[in-house]
Amino acid sequence: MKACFMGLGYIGLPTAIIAAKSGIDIIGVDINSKVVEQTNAGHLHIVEPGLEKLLQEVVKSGKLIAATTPQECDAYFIVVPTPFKGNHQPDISYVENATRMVLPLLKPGNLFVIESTSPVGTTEQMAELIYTERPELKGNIHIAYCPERVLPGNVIYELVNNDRVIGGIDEDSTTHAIEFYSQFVKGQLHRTNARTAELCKLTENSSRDVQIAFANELSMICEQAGINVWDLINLANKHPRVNILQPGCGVGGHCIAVDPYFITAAYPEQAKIIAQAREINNYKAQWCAEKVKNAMLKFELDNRRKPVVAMMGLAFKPNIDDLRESPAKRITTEVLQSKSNADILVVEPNITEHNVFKLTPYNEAYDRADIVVFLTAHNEFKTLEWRDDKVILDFCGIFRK
Ligand code: SAJ
Repeated sequence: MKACFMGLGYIGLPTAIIAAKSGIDIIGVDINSKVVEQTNAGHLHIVEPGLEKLLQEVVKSGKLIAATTPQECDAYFIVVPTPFKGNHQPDISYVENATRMVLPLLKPGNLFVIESTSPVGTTEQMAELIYTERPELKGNIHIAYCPERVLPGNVIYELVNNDRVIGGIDEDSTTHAIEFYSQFVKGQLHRTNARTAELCKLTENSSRDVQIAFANELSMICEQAGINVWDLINLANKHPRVNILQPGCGVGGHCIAVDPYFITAAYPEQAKIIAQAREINNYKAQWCAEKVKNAMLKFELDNRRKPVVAMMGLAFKPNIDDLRESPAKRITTEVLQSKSNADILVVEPNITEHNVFKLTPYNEAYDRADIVVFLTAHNEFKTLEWRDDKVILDFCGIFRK
């Protein structure tokens, strides 16, 4: 069995490595020649614990070879990004381009699987594209959709142990795709059709977005009501059928802050809660930025000098170095641009330097600041003691009991 993975990013590369480790011959394709060179040299270009060692093993054994163009294989996997364009419309051009790259290589009996998060109908659309260009393949190749579900940081475990949803454009395609994944997935492989599998991926991330929006809405209600939101959620969660998530300074990353738009763009009349949740989570970052600016003004009025402000955390979630779609970064940028002339210290313990922000060590910033704004709940921040002599804006529950 020889398989080709189109896209060697956060998902494509780990999946290619795990598949190669299970004995499948893998060609990993990326349009970025630097990524290809690095991969063939056994160097990981993404941050993922334990993965570099596995990469080196499969490169050494010859099971994984990276290249900038695909080769003839038995199975092809599309694992490229699906960002959104202006107006929150999904951009499936990477999926289409990768499909066009493998089109001339396809043979009867091949398996073609899309893993990229995609709007409903994308798999059928790519099937149509394949049949239009290669009519002789109609009814002769297996086409399916199989989304990934892994959490960065725990990818090696989750790729093998998570259940997966697999939906073919027909029953035979589903069966062939299940056969492929069963070579390295220990979790259950659940059969469905392509459209359901596509919406299932979008549903999972939208569900989390809606639940976080509920927590964020509660945090704003609590602020108005003079109630500690962390205590409130903790108490409400003592109910056997209530499980509220945690509020924060907004929702970031390349999944939860993006995927719900794939539903709202296609079904604007029906997707009311999903659209509202996106708005609430985006608004929460704006709300936090306003709170910081107001605290700075008040400090200046009370003390007749500009405050020193510490912005604690830039990453989109705790204990990672990933700043993609980060609300913490957005808030920090807005505070820096507020032209207050205050001394603003930016802190992110998981990165050593940044081309825009001058970074300050977290304990130095905490010591020096008059106003401390906690944006991301990194473990380092939880070691700090509460200080009554500072104005503390704790948006992510560092000091919750
Ligand atoms: N967040 C909160 N409150 C919470 C939990 C999270 O505000 O209680 C925020 C985080 O701070 C962050 C954002 O939500 O800004 C997203 O973080 P996350 O840990 O919930 O998720 P991601 O984006 O790292 O990964 C998600 C996962 N999906 C689900 O949990 C349903 C992962 O399994 C998916 O594989 C991934 O999206 C993806 O690739 O789609």
